[in-house]
Amino acid sequence: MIARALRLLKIVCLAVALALPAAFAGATELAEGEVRRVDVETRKLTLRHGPIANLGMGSMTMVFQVADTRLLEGLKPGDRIRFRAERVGGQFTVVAVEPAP
Ligand SMILES: [Cu+2]
Repeated sequence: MIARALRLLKIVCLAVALALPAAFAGATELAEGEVRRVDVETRKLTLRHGPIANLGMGSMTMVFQVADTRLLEGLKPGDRIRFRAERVGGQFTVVAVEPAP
């Protein structure tokens, strides 16, 4: 009885250990994009972007809200970036930006 419970526990632990890195990768994955328009006053960033896995979104051009205007510093149309977008209060929001490699 105890041996069986321990075996089950071991299987559960293994499953969690295997699932964690995948969840972490999904949480930090960056999407690719090209800057089309930067609007500091309204905190908006228009991007032509590739697939965004965590939002289940395909490629398109769209306007994002930006979590912090500091993310817009130095960005100009034509720049290629990698970014992280999330749904914040029902709005698609860019929460991290870095230059494309
Ligand atoms: Cu989109």
